[in-house]
Amino acid sequence: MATIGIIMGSDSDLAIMMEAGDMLDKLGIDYDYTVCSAHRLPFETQKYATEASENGLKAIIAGAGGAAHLPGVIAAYTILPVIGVPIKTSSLSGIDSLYSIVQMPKGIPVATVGINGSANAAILAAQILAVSDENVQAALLRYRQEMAAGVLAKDAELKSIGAKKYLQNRQ
Ligand code: RP5
Repeated sequence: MATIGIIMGSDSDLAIMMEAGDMLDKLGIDYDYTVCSAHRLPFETQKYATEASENGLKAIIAGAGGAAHLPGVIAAYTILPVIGVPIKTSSLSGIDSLYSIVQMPKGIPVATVGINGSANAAILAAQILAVSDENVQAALLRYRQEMAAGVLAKDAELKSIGAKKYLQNRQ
């Protein structure tokens, strides 16, 4: 039984939403993927959301693009935390997705990350779990330490070889 549900409006969202799964793998949290659609499969979307808690989910990451109603509709049917991922679109670059997801009415929140920000959605879901799970807490602290070490290593290399060589090495 998965702890985090990752749901998306179309299989065309999968490449972006897999970044959430990859991050949860790194943090040792189990999850499952679902493709559903608030518009094309409204009854199945309702079922997914109403049964999410009894199915063991603790938080839901929902990605959608364009008229991106999936996260908001799911939030309407569950009191689990819902994190929305606006997917970048070809016509409006994801601004349409972002505005559709972030502007929820008072009373039914969706925690919205940046456009294509599914890795951050996974970290936020982990932080929600970490409030009552010491293993997730430890995994998140390790992840932060790794990030910090990575930045320090880059700074040390930049100082050691200089900006020109550093940029050449990056290309
Ligand atoms: C949304 O419409 C999906 O989340 C997707 O981002 C977008 C386009 O879907 P497809 O036409 O590629 O299936 O519902």
